[in-house]
Amino acid sequence: MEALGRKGELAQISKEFSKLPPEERARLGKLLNDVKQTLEENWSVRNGEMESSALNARLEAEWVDLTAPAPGVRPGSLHPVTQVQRELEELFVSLGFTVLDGPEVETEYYNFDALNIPADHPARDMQDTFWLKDGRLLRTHTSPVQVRGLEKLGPPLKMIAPGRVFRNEEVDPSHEHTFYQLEGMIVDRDVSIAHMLYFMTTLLSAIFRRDVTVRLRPGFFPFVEPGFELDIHCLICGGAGCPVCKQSGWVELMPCGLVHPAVLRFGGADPEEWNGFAFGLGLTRLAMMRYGIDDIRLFTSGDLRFLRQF
Ligand code: FA5
Repeated sequence: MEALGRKGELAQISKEFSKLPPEERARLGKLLNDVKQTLEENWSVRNGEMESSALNARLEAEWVDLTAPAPGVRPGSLHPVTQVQRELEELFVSLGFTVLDGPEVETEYYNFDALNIPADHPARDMQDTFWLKDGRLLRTHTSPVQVRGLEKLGPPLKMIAPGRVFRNEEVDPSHEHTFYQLEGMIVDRDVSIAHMLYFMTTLLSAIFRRDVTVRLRPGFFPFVEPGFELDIHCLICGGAGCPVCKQSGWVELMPCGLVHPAVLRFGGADPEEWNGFAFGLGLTRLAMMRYGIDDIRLFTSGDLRFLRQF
């Protein structure tokens, strides 16, 4: 453009033509016009090329796929404890169990008295309780549903009751103040410890889809007699010792025992005719073992990086 404009270099040259003789002026004038025409043609071709390549670059950069799903809220997923709970509910329903629910704000009667733990019994201290001002409490375990279930449905009975429980507890890698349990109970005629053991082993291999090593220790709970603690070999460290199993290699998972006659009586069932077994599975601990999670506090941390993995 420096050459071609009205004040460009070619225009300057043509001004000089007046000084030339006429025949030279005509010859050089034609030559100058030819040069000008060629330059103009070249410029217009090049300009067109530059414009179309700029347009192409924009089209490439601003291309939108109208068929792609719109970006928006990421799809959510079920909490790992909920997933384990639903899986177990399906399993138990397939075994003929009824799934029951109980209140999280519970009465002292169902949480303690009806489970053979009277007010002055030292076993009350085993579960640090959040008491409400009106005398009720946040249930410390799912066992109250044993008596509620018996009252409502009567024997024979096969029930589970998964749910949230609360304890005023020191929090560490394997203890939370808010966690999940799954209560289970069978009440029928002539139920024995052999039935209970067979049932527990079947249950655990279905949950873990592999053989797990378990051990049974005597355990004291006033609502069962005899009572046991069922521990499993820690699946986080394989038994070598870690913070989850407190370096012992074993994780307390499922206390159990034969239902105490007093509890049957509180539930309205005659202990001369009926008996049964009950267990209290630590559902949150089970989810830890299942997914190899080494700190229970992650479940309620609300950390999306943790939750998105499930
Ligand atoms: C009970 O709560 C009894 N109700 C269980 C029971 C039911 C015994 C029926 C006999 C018959 P325990 O306090 O041990 O027992 O708790 C049961 C399970 O809950 C434990 O094995 C453990 O897996 C889990 N658990 C207990 N405390 C915590 C906690 N603070 N955080 C996470 N899990 C816990």
